[in-house]
Amino acid sequence: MNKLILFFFFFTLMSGASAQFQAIENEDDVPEYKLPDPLKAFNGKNIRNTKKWESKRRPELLKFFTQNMYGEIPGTLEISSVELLEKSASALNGAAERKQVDLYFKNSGKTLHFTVLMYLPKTAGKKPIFLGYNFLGNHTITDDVNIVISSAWAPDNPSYGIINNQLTEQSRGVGSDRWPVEKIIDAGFGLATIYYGEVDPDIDDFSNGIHPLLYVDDQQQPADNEWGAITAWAWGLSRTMDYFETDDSIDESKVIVLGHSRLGKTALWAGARDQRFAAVISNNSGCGGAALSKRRFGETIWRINRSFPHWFCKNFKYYSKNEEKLPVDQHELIALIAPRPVYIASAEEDLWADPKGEFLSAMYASPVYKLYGKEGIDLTEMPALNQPIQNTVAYHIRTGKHNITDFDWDQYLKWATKYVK
Ligand code: GTR
Repeated sequence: MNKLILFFFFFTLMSGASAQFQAIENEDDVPEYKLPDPLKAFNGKNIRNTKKWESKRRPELLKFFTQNMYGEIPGTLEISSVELLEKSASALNGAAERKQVDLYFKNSGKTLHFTVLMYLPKTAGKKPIFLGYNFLGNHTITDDVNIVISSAWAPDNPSYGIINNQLTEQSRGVGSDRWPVEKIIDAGFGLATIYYGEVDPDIDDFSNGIHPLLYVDDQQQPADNEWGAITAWAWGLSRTMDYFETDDSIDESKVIVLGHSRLGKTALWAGARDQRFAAVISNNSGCGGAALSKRRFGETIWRINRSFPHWFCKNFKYYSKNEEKLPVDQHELIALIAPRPVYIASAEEDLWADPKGEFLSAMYASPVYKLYGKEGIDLTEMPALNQPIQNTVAYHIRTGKHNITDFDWDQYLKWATKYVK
């Protein structure tokens, strides 16, 4: 076969494979699967108490997720300097304090920085705070003209005025329906957010973002077990936590990490890795987040690895169309957060993220919470639409699409007031 024929052979094979991908959207089409028991170690021994969970099972699960799914951070990088970019004692018509702080990182001649935008209630003492990335730049979360526009790379999107990969004034406030800042402040919480592209641009290119700061010698991309983008973003959240520990206005024992969609996957992984986060909220995180992989409903491992080859570590490709070989599933990612409060939220029309798989994950993580005497999800059927179950493990499915809405935030504020504040 000459090269051209070979090329067409592979081309047809590959395009055929993608044309054939039909997401499962019907419960009847879900294949039979067997979930691993979070309370049975890889060696078959039962885990009967929190001591064994903490000394044996939790570490082995964390190691598996690290080495085979999200990837290891190959070294440590601490904040090299903190710079106050801007501050106001009277933001949001006097309701809040605003701060924009730059965190700088330096290693082997390379530098990276990202900006943490914070709104804090004007109450006395240290404040509990929500921490979550935004998709399109800090300046999109409110129409506050003082928010500095990031110069980091962003995917072109002319309807938001993102041209030549640069964010512009045109998108100021466009995400405000996802960020009810006044409501958060009124409930007595602060809000901190970062443009995720400042930590690692969301593109399959490992020459930018945080990864190169930890390359050794002439390394060009992470090794098979090293960090993809989700771990890079989770790393950024942990460094923000390092900063919170030095900021007298923030209660570092009451940081709730949250995220929507790919950033919900990130919030779960950040909370699983870093036990300093007091609570975790996953909003419509789907495949690689809260949804069970073995159900193969909606987005699958193969599909996500193909569309977003940079999100997970390379080792994870082994499980594409090979879910039965996975010795873990996403309920065990949620279990890694125990005994800290965790909220999993789905949307009825978001079949791509498999609402039922997200519910089952929360349910099957619950035995680990029970070990700690905490109340998880003890229903076996999904709750009705818009009827949250708010225990230490919380779950809701609301009407509507893949999004983070006022309804979602109302539930998170109520739950965080009870379980964190
Ligand atoms: C989709 C992706 C999902 C989810 C979503 C998002 O294209 O398939 O896994 O992460 O993007 O982040 O909005």
